[in-house]
Amino acid sequence: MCLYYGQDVCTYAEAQGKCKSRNSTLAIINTEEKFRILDPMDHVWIGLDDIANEGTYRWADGSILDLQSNLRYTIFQAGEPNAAYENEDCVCNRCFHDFDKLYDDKCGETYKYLCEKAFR
Ligand SMILES: [Ca+2]
Ligand SMILES: [Ca+2]
Ligand SMILES: [Ca+2]
Repeated sequence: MCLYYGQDVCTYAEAQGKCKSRNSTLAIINTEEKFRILDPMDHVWIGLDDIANEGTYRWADGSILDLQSNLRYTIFQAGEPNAAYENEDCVCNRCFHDFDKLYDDKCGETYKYLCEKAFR
């Protein structure tokens, strides 16, 4: 696995495009080990959203995050994702002051981003 930490802030859709242009996707943080890699990075988009179906969170590879899983409670800020606003469909790490984990935010906000390239 190879990671690219993009520092040029952009929307979630733009971040998806920038990762794609690097032959990669936004990072799939689907294990506690990968979440620890992410830990020191703040204001950063990762590859998780519920754009297609509200309340169903899919990773950048199309797999679904089980919201009842221990992983969800490990990687998300307590009480998140909460769809506090209608268009909170994209997930970022430490994008809100006092938050040190993931939460759902508006996809049009502009943050840094983490891309991941899997070697097969
Ligand atoms: Ca939505
Ligand atoms: Ca949502
Ligand atoms: Ca939220």
